[in-house]
Amino acid sequence: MLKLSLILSFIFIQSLSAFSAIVGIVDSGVDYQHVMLESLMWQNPGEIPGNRRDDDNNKYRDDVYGWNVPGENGEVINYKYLDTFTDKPFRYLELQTKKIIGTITQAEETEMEALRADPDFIKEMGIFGNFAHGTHVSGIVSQFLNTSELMAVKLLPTEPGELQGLLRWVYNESMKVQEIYAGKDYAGVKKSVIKEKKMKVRDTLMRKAFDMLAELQTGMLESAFSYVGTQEVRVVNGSFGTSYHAIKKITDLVYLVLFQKKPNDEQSLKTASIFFKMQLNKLSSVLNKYPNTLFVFAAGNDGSNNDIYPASPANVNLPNVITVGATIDYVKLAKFSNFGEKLVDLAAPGVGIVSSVPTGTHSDVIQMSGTSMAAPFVTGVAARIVEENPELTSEQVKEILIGTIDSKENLNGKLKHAGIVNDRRAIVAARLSQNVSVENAIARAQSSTSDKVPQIEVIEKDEENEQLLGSEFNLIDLSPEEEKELEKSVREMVDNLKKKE
Ligand SMILES: [Ca+2]
Ligand SMILES: [Ca+2]
Repeated sequence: MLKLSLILSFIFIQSLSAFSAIVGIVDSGVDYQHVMLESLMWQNPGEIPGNRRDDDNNKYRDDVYGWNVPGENGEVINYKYLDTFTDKPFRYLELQTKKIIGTITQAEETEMEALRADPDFIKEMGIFGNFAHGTHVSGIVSQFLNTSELMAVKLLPTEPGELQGLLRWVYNESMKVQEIYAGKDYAGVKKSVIKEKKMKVRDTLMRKAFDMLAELQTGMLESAFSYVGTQEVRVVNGSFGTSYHAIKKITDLVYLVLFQKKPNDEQSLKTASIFFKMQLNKLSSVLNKYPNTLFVFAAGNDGSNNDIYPASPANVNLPNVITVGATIDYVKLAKFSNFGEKLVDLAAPGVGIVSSVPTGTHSDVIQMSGTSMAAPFVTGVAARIVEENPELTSEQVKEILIGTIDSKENLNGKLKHAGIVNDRRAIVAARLSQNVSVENAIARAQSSTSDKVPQIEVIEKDEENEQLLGSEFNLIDLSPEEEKELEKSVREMVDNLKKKE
């Protein structure tokens, strides 16, 4: 009896002194006043707000709830956008869920199409998406936490202006190449030799340009992660990325300027892959600096295979990185979700997820869909695992997440581990790991905890030909107008180059 009561009191004390992990939300900003989040926000204890001073000497002025990377200040959300939105984004996202699970009516379908065709709505939705994204993600993480805290790191998309600068650089360099080879020194040299030399220089220029683009993005992420690195952050959620389809627009334009013709599909993929290889190498060396932090990344919302069409940071392949696809509840992979047997680790629910929306001191919620919503599910569970057993390494936390999934046959060949994260089983395994090996804890949790029962019935429709996009947070996000503008200036550059040829 004595022994038992000792064990009980030991467990009791342990749960009282539960470890508090810090979770970094690297995203579009967090409404730290939201009722769901307010009490969970990390607050820098040594920082006095609003005095324009770095009171705790961590090199960041007024960083109370976290850091705004592009703004270089402590404003982790731009509250000026509050109350500037109509009800339309709420309605649209509601219709989107119905569409994905197949319960949408004909009238609702028509309503959705009308919204999509309205340029004002598309504009509003874009701004709303960026404004609300990080708060929604935070709410999803928060539901799993007991004692952990949320740190907000605000990261914004690359400005189109920077891309203009990059393309201008490529053009100027290309002009130099033209002029060198147009010089009289080469009068006696064979045309084919000159052509070959030009191609080589262009290839070098392309690599240089992509290196600059990769550096631009990595620099931004490095700033975000190095802020997170100043604190003991155990888990970071990264529901953002650069997809193949987004980068292709830029890399194709670089190709067009240099080679003065549009690349075909094969050349496009080859060209974009050069960029991704550089970008992923750079990111790997950044993330390698924080082995005690688990980075959870969204797989992307293009419905494509990351093993073939790269995505970043999703495709960073390290022991302290986990990449997440999105499922409809505990049923199957959502059509919009990226997948990849080699590079997408597992999946989590990411359709029609109800969570906090910025309202400032209110408790409003909204539903959103995307791998952006699946990643924070995993982040929340990971933080909870750390709360249960702070001694676990990042690799062991990942091992528990993977080892306790609900296996699904319909995910075979789509994911590295064909299953959906089971929060209950993962938490049981984490608790058991205090006393037995991780491997043993996983095995015991498997036999004691059942699979989750799906709560949603998915209605299959064959007419699905469109790509349903989830809510995403793109690092390169050009509006259709900006895209046209960029393309136009590239065309002008190419015409100029051709004249000189
Ligand atoms: Ca400070
Ligand atoms: Ca201060």
